[in-house]
Amino acid sequence: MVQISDIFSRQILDSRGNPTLEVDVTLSDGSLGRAAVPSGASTGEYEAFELRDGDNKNFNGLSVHKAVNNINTEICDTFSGYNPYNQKIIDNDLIELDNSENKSRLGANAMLGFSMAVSRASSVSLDLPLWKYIGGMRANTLPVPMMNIINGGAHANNGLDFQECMIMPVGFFKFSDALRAGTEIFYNLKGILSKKGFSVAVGDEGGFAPDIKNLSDALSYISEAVDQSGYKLGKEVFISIDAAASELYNNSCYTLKGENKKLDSDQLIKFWENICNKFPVISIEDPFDENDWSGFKELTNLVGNKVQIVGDDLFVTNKNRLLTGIENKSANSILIKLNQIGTLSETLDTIEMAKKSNFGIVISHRSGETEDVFISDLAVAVNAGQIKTGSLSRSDRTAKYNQLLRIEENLGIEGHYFGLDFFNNFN
Ligand code: 2PG
Ligand code: MG
Repeated sequence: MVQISDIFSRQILDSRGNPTLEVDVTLSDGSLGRAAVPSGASTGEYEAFELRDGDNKNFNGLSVHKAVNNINTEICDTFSGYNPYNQKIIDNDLIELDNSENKSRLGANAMLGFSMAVSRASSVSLDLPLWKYIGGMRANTLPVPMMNIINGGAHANNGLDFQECMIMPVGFFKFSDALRAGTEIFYNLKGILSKKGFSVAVGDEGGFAPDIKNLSDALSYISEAVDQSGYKLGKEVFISIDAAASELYNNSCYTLKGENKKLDSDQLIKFWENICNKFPVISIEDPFDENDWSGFKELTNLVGNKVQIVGDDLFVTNKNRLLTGIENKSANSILIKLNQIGTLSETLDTIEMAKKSNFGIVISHRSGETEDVFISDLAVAVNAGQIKTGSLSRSDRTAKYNQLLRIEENLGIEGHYFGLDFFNNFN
C-alpha cells in the first residue's frame, strides 16, 4: 500500500510579498505533491484562523514559522504512514488533532497546505491530473471567469469604495475564446482610462486601479471597453461586482466615501437596484455586511431571478452558515475559498450542499496568491461553472487561466464551456 512517507513545509512569499507557507508531501512510491496557501486582505469575521507569528521584527509580524513548525513536527509525526488516498479520513483526523473551534491551534493555513498537498501527491501517484483525481469522469466543464479589471476597496489605494468591478464573458462556446475576449476588453479599457488621464497601474489582483470615485463611472468605462472590443454587453459579456461591503459597514450604516454617501441597509438595496437597472449586472458578491442577513435576503428577493447574489464573507465556505443562507434564501450563490474553511474535504462538502440547493458556485482565489493553480483544477473537478481569479495581468492570476487552457486542451471534445448554461440560468 502506498503511504505518506514525508511531510515538509517551508515559508515562501505570496503575490504581495507577505510570507505564506508551502507544503511538500512525499509518498512511499516517490510521488511528490506540493501546495501553497493564499491569504486574503478583506477577510471575513467568521473565517478559519490564519496562524501568523506576530513578531513585529519579522516581516512586520506576518511570518508563519509557527504554522510551518506545526507541519514539520505534529502533522508530520501524526500522518506519516497514512494512506494518502483517504482524503476524508486524513482531513477528519487533522481536525481532531487541531481540536480547536476555528483551527486556531495548528492554524488553518498549516492544515490547508497539508490537505491540498496530500490530494496532489495522490493524483501524481495515480498518474491523474488533479482535476480528474478530485472530480473523476464527470469533471468536464470549464468555468466562466469573473475577471476583475478595475480594483478598488481594500485591494487598491484609489477612491473607489467597492472592491472589484469584473466582466463575465458568458456568450462563448470555448473557455479559450472567453479568455481572449476578456483580455481584449482589458487592453481596450487600458486605452480608455489612459486617454482620460487616469493611471493604468494595477492593484492587488492585476486589474487597473484608477482614481475613479464612483461605481457608475467605473462601470461606464468598462461598458465602453466591451463595446470598443466588438462584443455585445448584456449578451456576450456581463458585469459582475464584488462590493466587499463588510469593509464599508460601521455603526449600522454603510459609508461610501467615494460616492459621498452614507446609506442604511434599505437605502443600499435601492442603490443596488439602481445599478442593476443601469448596467447589465449579472452577479453581485457581498452587497451587504457579513451580519446583514436581512439586506442580503431582501435584495435576493428583489433581483435574484436575474442577478446572482453571492455570499463570500457571509458564508465563508462554511456549511453551517450556508445552511442558514439556504433556509432563509439570503443569497443564491456561494463563493468558495479553501482557506476560509481550512481543508479540502470540508470545501467539497460545502460545494455539495450548495449544489443540492441549486446555488451558483464560484471557486475563488485570494487577493494574496501564489503560483499554485489548485483552484483551476478544483473548479473543473466539481463542475463549479464559475471561477474568480483576478485580472488579465500578473502571473499569480494568469497562472490560473493558463492551467484552465491546459485542462481545456486535455479534455478535448469531452470538455464543455459553462458560459451559455450560466447565461441561461440567469436570463
Ligand atoms: C474577495 C477576495 C478575493 P480577499 O473578497 O472575494 O477577490 O478578496 O482575498 O482580499 O478577501
Ligand atoms: Mg469577496
